[in-house]
Amino acid sequence: MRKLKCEVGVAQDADGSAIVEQGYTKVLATVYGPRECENRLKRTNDRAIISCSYNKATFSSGVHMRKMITDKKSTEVMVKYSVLLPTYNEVDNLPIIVYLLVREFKKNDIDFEIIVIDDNSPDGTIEVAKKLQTAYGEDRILLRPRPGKLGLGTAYIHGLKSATGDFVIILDADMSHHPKFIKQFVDLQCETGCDIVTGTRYRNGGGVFGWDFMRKLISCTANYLTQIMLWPGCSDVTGSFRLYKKEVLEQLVASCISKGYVFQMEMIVRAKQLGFTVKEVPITFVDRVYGESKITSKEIIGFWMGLLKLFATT
Ligand SMILES: Nc1nc2c(ncn2[C@@H]2O[C@H](COP(=O)(O)OP(=O)(O)OP(=O)(O)O)[C@@H](O)[C@H]2O)c(=O)[nH]1
Ligand SMILES: [Mg+2]
Repeated sequence: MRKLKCEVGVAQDADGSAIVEQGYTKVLATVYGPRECENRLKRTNDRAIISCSYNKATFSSGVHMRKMITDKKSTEVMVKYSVLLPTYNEVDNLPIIVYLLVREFKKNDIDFEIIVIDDNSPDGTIEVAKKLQTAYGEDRILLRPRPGKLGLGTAYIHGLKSATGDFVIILDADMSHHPKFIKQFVDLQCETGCDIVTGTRYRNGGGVFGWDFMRKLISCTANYLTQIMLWPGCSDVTGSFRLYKKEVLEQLVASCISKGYVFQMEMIVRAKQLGFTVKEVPITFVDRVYGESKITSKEIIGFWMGLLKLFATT
C-alpha cells in the first residue's frame, strides 16, 4: 500500500486486512451484484478508504438548524446542504465517495442531497449512479447528466440549477477530497457565519500525498503566482473542496467568465472582489484512488491564460 493511503488514517488489522462496514457491502451489492461485490471487497483500496478513522472530527455533533422568518412567524427549519459531484469516468470511485458522504451526513444529523453531474462518461459512471439512486432514494441522489464532456466549470453551473439546499458543497468524486472534513467546514461556517469555507492544502495541518514532484511543482507554482499577482486572501486557490452559501455561489458563478479548471481560482478571486468572507480548513489531499486525472496540458495553459486575464482586468 502506498504511503498516501495511510495518511488518510487507515484502520488495519495486524495481518493488513481492514474491516469493511456492513452498510458499504450492501451498497456495493446493489450497485454491482453479489459476485462483483465480493471481488471488489478484496481490493485493498476500497477496504482502506472505507476504514478511514475519524480522529480529526473534534467538533460537537447535533442537528443543524436555522431560524426562518415567514409571515411574521419564526420557525426553526433544518439547514440543507447540496453536494455537487461532477464525474467523468469515475465508475470505481463513485460508490465509495457517495457511501462516505451519506455516512458523514447521517452521522452528524445533517440534511443533504447529492447532485451527480456526469458528462456521458464512456466507462458507464451514470449506470452506477442510477443504482446508487435506487439504493439511497431520489431525494438524496439527483442525477443531472449532460450529453458530453463540457468542462468542469459548466458542470458546477449545471448542477447548481437543481440545488435545493441553503449551502452548496463542491468536491471531486475521485476521493482526493475526503468527506470526513465536511463536518469541520459546516461547523466553521456556523461559528463564523462566513460566506465560503475552503479546504486548504497549503496551511498548517493541510497537505498533499501521492503526487509526483512535477504535479506538486505545477500546483504550488500556480498557487504562488496567483498569490503574488492577485492577492486572493486565501492560501489554496486551485483546490475545489469548498462550501458556499447558495446565494453567494449563484452570484459568483454569474460573475465568472472561465469554464475549465481555472474556474475555481476565478471564483475565489471574484469572492474577494465582491467582499465575501472566506474561512479555511486545512485538508489532507490524496491522489485519486481509481482512474486517471482529466487535467490536460490544454487545461494548464487555460489556467495561465485565465490568471493573466484576471491580472489584467482586476
Ligand atoms: N462532469 C464533468 N466532470 C469532470 C470533468 N472533468 C473532470 N471532472 C470531474 O471533476 C473532478 C476533478 O477532476 P480530476 O481529473 O480529478 O482533476 P483533478 O482533481 O484536478 O486532477 P487529479 O488531481 O489528477 O485527480 C473529478 O470528480 C472528475 O471526474 C468534466 O468535463 N465534466
Ligand atoms: Mg482529482
